[in-house]
Amino acid sequence: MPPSRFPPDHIGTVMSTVSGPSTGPIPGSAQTKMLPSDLLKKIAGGAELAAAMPSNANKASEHGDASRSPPQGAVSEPMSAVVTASTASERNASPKTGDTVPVGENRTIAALDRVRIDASGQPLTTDQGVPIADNQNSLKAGLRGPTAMEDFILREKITHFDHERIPERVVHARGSAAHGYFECYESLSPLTKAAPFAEAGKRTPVFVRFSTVAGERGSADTARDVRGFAVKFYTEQGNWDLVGNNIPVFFIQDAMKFPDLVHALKPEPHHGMPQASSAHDTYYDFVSLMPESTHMLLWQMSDRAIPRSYRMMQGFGVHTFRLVNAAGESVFCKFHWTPKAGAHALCWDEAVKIAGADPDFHRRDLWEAIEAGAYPEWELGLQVFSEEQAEHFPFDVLDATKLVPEEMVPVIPVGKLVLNRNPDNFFAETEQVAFCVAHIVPGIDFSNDPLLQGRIHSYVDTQISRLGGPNFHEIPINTPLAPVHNNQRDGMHRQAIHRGRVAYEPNSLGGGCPFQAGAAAGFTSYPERVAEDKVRGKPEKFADHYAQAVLFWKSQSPIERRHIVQAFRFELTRVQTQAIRERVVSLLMNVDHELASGVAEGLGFALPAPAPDISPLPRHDYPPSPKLSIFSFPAADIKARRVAILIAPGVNGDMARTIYMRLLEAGAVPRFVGRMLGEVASASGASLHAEISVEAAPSVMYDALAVPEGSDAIAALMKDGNVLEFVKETYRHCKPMLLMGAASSLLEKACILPALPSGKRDHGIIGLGDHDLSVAIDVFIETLQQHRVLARETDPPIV
Ligand code: HDE
Repeated sequence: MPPSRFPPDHIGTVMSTVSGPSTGPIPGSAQTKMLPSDLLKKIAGGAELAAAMPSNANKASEHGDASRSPPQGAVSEPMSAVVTASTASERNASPKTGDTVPVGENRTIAALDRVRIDASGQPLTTDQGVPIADNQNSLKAGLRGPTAMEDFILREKITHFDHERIPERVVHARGSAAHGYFECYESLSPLTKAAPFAEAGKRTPVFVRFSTVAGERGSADTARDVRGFAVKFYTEQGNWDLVGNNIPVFFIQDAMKFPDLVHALKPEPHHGMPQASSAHDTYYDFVSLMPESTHMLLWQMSDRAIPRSYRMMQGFGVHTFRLVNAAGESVFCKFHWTPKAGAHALCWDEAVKIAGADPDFHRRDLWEAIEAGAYPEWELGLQVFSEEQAEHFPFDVLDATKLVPEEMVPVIPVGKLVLNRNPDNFFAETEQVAFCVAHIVPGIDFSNDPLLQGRIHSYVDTQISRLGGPNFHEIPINTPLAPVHNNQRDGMHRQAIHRGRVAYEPNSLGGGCPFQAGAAAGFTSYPERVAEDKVRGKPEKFADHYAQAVLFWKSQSPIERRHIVQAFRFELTRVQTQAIRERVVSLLMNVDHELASGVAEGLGFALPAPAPDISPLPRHDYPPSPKLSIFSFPAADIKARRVAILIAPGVNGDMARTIYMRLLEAGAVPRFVGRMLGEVASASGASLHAEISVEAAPSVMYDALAVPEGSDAIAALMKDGNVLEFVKETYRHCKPMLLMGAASSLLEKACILPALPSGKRDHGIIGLGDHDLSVAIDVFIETLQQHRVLARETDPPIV
């Protein structure tokens, strides 16, 4: 400490928070000796830091060519930690204040453990920590008298309850999430310096939220809808959010149209209907006037929009992004998530019925799979291409209604995503997580996709009303694991207690800290050259509205095409205005005649003229792309698949147990389903326990059905209408059925023919006399792995 410049006897100055000396030493004081030495050090050290920075040495680097590589900010070290402290008294620790924060540390970030609470063995308290003696009764003036205003315990409890809800997300309100990790296969350093891709085997913690778009927070999981697939990577370079969907393209090309799209899709404003459904007039009115949505409409009407499970859908970053390496070189990139459990869908009829039987179907499935240790897994793949390559594509890579066919650019696998932990608390984590497209890290950058550019703004903005202010990044689920230091201050619900008097940069009083990281360590935007007129408009290639819709249609199998026609038929039947129905079909006329006529026929009108094709360029003819078919992603196993084993008194208990055990060994989730709960006496072996009833969990909640033999059991099952409905729907939804011995007579009773509608053998009905049990179970498992026996399907269904 240099007493020469600031003799420790200037008590007036030291004690004042208004102002110190403007020039020269301050008059001395007799009381100086009574001051704490830390305070004196603080004052002297502050003055020293200020003096060490006579000017802003970096100012010149902010201009012209020099600004391309910003230098590190100027730093000087304080003589003592107390110099940059808020108060010289900071070392007076108490059990509440704790110790002084180590210099340079931010204690609002860290693993979630710091805010997890467990009440085991603890008494009930108020929010202020006062123990509560009676949690049953409010305070009254006499046992039959009025409640006293002074009952602060009641009032605190009710007030908190009154404010429990926060606004739901304006879109993607309904969702479920889980923790896990991303593991990189190999270093991607030639392509990107992004932290998660730094080296082989590196694991980055993630939090992933899946969602539906249109429905409100309490809506059913299985609505026909796009699914959100949002991944937050907690990297050591800060949080990176890859906020994608399960469909690789989007409805619109420019952020300017997003509010229109969402207003058209959401329940109609006059009566608030329909919930979680696109099947209504305003939606089709809008999209049929926006021909660029045709490609997306085909995806939305395909089975992709009714996934069997969050675990069984692909994910896509949708937009073109940039990867940037340490040398500053950049390539374009598309992100793909491929599910290990295969890509699988529900049947539409099944999706509708699940919405009643179990509206939480997807939420439950994700939760249960993780609880059971069947951790959902995806492989991350990248499509990487240069700007020069992109210029030669027949479409514009900045247009989110287009995908890059894998025949043009292959998908390279780069790592895997594993979800292995459910949240502790739905509200604190899943509801309060704030994904944001603007959250990127060094090594990742945006493209000029005008939809992406609009999203960069929207996500931060929406959290301010949803989470109540600008400090949502301090909610534990949102805090990075990377250190956070800046001069953002105050605002609603601020958690951080910043030490020191400095909240600006440049500064000298804080020793220049936090200092700008500079190009070597900080995020720099890729210096893409842009020199054009300011304009509102779209590039010419954006006017191609149909070529990729045709590509998608051509790449679908006959069954998938049939489902698309059926979905349009269902949705447009719900539309009330004939001219809108016809306008939708006029778009489809530009895609395929079979598609348009299938839909028009189903709606009972003649084919309209095709909608005008406004593209000035010749339409590109893409070859079919097999990876656009959902059938290109088979499952590797039957893990977490749910199988009903129907039992009744007289069942062959040994057989039932064998089936159960074999399924369990294969990773599936078998359940003994009875006509009612409880003990079921078996013909051989010990009795079984029915875990659930056909009434409480109908067939739509399972992937397959097994019925062990036992004549008394089968006779009892045949008398129950709920059981017959169960068998019928299992058949109708094309699920594998293992019917041992007399169980096959259930088919006839449920009016099911054992052969396919084509007359060929139905390989999905197993156990009809020609297998022994072990072989039959093998075949059953194999068929279950293939998901469905779609050869059984007819339109309309025969059963
Ligand atoms: Fe979103 N979107 N979006 N979106 N989006 C939101 O952010 C928005 C778009 C997506 O699980 C909102 O925090 C605009 C495309 C997902 O919390 C909001 C535009 C894609 C989620 C918002 C789009 C998405 C959202 C609502 C057009 C796929 C859920 C609440 C310019 C690539 C994230 C919120 C979660 C959520 C705006 C288009 C995916 C309002 C303005 C394209 C997965 O900010």
